[in-house]
Amino acid sequence: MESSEAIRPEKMGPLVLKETWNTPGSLVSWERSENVYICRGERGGIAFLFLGDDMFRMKVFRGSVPDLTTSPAVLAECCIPHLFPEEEDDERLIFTTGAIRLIIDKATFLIRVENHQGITVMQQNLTSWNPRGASHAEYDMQPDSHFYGLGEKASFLDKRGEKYTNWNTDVFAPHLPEIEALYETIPLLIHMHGDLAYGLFLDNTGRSDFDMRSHGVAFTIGCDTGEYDIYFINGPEMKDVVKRYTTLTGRIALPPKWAIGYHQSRYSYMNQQEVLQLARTFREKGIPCDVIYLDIHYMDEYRVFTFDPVHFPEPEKMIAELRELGVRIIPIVDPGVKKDPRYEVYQQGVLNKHFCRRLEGDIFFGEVWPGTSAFPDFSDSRAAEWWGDLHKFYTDLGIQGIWNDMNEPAVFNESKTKDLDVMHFNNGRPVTHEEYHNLYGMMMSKATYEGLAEQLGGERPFVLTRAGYAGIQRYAAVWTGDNRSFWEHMAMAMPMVLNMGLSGLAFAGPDIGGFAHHTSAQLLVRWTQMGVFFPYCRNHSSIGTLRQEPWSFGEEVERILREFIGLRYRLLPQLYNLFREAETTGLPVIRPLVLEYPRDPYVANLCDEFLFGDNMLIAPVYRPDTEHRSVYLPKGRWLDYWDGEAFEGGVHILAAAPLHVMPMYVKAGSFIAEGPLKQHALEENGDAITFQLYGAETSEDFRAAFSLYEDDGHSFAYRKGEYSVLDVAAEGESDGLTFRWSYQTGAFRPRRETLRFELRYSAFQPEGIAGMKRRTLEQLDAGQTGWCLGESGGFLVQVEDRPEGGTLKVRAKDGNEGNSR
Ligand code: MIG
Repeated sequence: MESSEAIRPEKMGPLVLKETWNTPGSLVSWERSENVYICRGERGGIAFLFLGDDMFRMKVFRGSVPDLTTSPAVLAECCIPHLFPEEEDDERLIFTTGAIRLIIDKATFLIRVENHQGITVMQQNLTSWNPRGASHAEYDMQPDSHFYGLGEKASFLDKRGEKYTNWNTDVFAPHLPEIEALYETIPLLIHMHGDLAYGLFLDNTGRSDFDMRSHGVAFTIGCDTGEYDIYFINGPEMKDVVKRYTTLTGRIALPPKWAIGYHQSRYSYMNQQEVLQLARTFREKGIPCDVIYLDIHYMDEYRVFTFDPVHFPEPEKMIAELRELGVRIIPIVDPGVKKDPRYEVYQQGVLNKHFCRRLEGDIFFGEVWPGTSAFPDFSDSRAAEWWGDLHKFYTDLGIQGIWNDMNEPAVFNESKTKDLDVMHFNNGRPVTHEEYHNLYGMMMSKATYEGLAEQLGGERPFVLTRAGYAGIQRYAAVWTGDNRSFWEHMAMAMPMVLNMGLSGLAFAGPDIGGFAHHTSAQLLVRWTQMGVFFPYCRNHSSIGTLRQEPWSFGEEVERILREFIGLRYRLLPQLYNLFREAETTGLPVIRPLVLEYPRDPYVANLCDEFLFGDNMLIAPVYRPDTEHRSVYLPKGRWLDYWDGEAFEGGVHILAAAPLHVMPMYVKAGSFIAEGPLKQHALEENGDAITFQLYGAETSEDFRAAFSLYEDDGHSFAYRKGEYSVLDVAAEGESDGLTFRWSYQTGAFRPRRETLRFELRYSAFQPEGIAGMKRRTLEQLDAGQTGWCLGESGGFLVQVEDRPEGGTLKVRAKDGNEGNSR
């Protein structure tokens, strides 16, 4: 007997019906409802919400009314729709804001944005969807189009000619240009063409794709599930796009200073003695370090919120001892909770229904380090709060930072993640994992950050994450996952982290020295030289690889690393200032040249050098056995950081770079704020500051200005006004140079009596200062005011640091045009 199985549909061969993609058709009608413009076509519609003059949201809908909820990426306060005047004729519907005109062609539903000069900024041709729920749209691309953003992606800076998928994936290997998806999803594409830049942000937490390769004159943005919900973000400069995108999705929270020091990690430091010994070695060797990481071996059989009773029997004692040395620990916390009926965290999760379940109610289990594990459903605020509260286990021990790994989430199975039909309860709006996937890691870090913030009683928490979605910058720093100790991966870290910076992730960095594979002396030196200028600075390596602590390759390497790590600590005031700028403007700490020099014809894809802030150009050596490299200097006057050699920009130069040197240049007429060398960021050896002015001139149009932000470096008191901003300025005159300084606000008082100004590589020879005595450096160091010629011949002045500020005039030697060094 046969059953109907005999005629299973598959036996009839593949289904030949072609999937048809639907478009909205022509614009049939439109209406305004609560400041939302709802435009209906023949088969679907688009709702337009103007979020100010420079930003609008387009939400495609197929039913009768649009669902205007957003993902948690978007800040609610940004989503208030504004009204702008509209005009309409037979062919077009036009909205005009203070910055742009949005023009909808009625017959085709084609959407165009032009600026007030009538130049087309953006054109969206077709919006379409298929019956299975995928949607996509096509946008015009120009012969001179360049693309940036998209967060953490492999390959070069300019994404023209590339295609990417967003599906947070644990890619242990390989991180190659052809890998379309890595750990993070930041669906922001910045399109620059001509003198214009704009951004498109697709707010979709399922799988999405950006294709700047396949269509020649167009690029496409699509998603597999959910509705097409896209934000137009106006420029005209790329900086405007970054600032606006970060008002929409939020900016980093100013980290505690210790989180921007040097961090040391390894998978794994195996026991308490090893960790303590490591900390002592840093101090004995005088290599600054703020944090040591505890990777998965610290736990009791990989149970999160536990310590292994044999290898880490006295965590509290260990942490207290480390604190004496000025070292903090950051333990790893993965989302997988071991299935073990005797384990309290598991019990609570099951009993209170905190774990991800299928619709029918059974918990989803997956294999990860602890074996069979359940995964908290962070979409549910109850579960998220529970998870946050669990961190009391760590904060009670004195821990202030947490490392979230495996939160794509990674599962050891064929799909590498949760089954797509697992549910996320989402506070009563259940969605499948397929629709939610890319949000999982961010919601874990959000729960962690919020839990820590609550428990730390006013101290700033630090969270590091591997996975994330747009907006993750509000909760965590991001490291770029399992790279390898390959020179290629060192080089790739530049475009990757630079694009992350353009995508709101101002606090990011790779594993310095490389995670997998074996590092080498040279690679570690070159990578550390570069890495100390990255916002996040951690040396991390995998089990089974050569050790890569700074002293692992003999004395010469150790000496160079000590010097460069020390340089990061001396530049902490400058670095911290850049973090504050990122918090207030969204601009990244390190920047591709194209962000600062968008009209320069050589920088659209330049990514083997970068800017630290806007005035230091860093040109790492990223090939073995290489002691020279070409460096491009954009327009302006640049001074070699090491010897003061001056260059007029717009040129490629050949820089000498013996192993102990990384080529670095400072823009003439700019300041760098340097502090004392510290062994850890909050070491109590004062807040001394030297304002170094580079390349000063005695010309009337020489002007330099800088503002330094300072606060206690670790608490949230700054949010209540306890910070200071010190403005310094220098003006050239025919016979010298005048410095002026004053505190904009001074509710926070730094720990110092004096301030220093230093002229480095000026174009004139300073002779002295009216009304101030010449001293020796020792006298200045002992606290006396006055001036002296510094060690390297630079001219140094020390003044009293009074709340009312002050002014001083440096006299130039008559007619002397010499170099003051
Ligand atoms: O590779 O916890 O990216 O930094 O050391 C498996 C062990 C899991 C991946 C992380 C890596 C970490 C490692 N983890």
